[in-house]
Amino acid sequence: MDVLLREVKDGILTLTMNRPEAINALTTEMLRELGQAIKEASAPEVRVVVLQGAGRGFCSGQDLREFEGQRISYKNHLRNYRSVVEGLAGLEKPVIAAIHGAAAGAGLSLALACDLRIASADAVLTTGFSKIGLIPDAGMNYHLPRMVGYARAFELEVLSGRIKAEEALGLGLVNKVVAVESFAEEVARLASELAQGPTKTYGLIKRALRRSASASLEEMLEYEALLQEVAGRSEDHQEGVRAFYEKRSPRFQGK
Ligand code: T3D
Repeated sequence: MDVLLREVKDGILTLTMNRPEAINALTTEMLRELGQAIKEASAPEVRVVVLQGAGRGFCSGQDLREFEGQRISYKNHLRNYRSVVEGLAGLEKPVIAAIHGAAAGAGLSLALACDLRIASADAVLTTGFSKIGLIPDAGMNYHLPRMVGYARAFELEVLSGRIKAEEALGLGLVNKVVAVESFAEEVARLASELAQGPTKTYGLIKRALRRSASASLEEMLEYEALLQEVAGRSEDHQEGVRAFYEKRSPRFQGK
């Protein structure tokens, strides 16, 4: 059985973590495939990525059975997780985490590394690591405090409570909560809207927002000016302005 399913349709690459019997727990093989798939997502025919889980949940984090009885190694950990987390965060196109059921441990870390998180009303998020005496990893200590602030991040990481979808929305951990029945439809609608957008510009927006995490206002003003020069040269910018004057919807090609 393929541990990662990939489908490209209408500019949307859907990556489905596929170990439903263990709520898509992450094995070395799955992480390697995810890293490779995200690298390949830089191809121009892909304009948006959806990351989701098969079966009854999103992802339960590191497969605890895989490392049973073994010591966790710094080297193996970086080899397994780095390219996936950096890949999701650095990919210059929108990445949506479609979360239904459980998102735990490094599974939640992967969702936090995406640009948008759409939760089904049945979603339950938990950092989970401290319950097994580990510290949060896979970028959680980078993304979580930036989303919810230090005090909330501390609470979520230390107490490892189970956060239901509506609470996650209130905390700013997810962008939207959707009824279970319309979840797939809403994810598809959002992905399709993004896939028809100015992909190159979206990538530049993502770059700017990522840079702002560690830059001063002065640096950002300079960086924005640089990126704007690039955006200004894009075909989609020309098309956007033309469409504005012609009073019609733009037809962006993602270039
Ligand atoms: O360097 C390194 O590699 C270290 C990296 C660490 C990164 C991490 O992610 S550490 C954190 C690992 N994840 C967890 O500790 C979460 C463990 N799972 C849970 O807390 C719960 O399963 C969930 C909250 C995710 C879901 O709960 P629930 O009640 O809906 O499902 P369940 O009954 O607990 O699980 C269903 C099955 O999935 C069950 O198998 P069974 O009994 O039916 O054969 C369970 O063992 C399996 N499963 C769930 N999580 C994992 C798992 N199997 C392996 N690894 C898992 N992480």
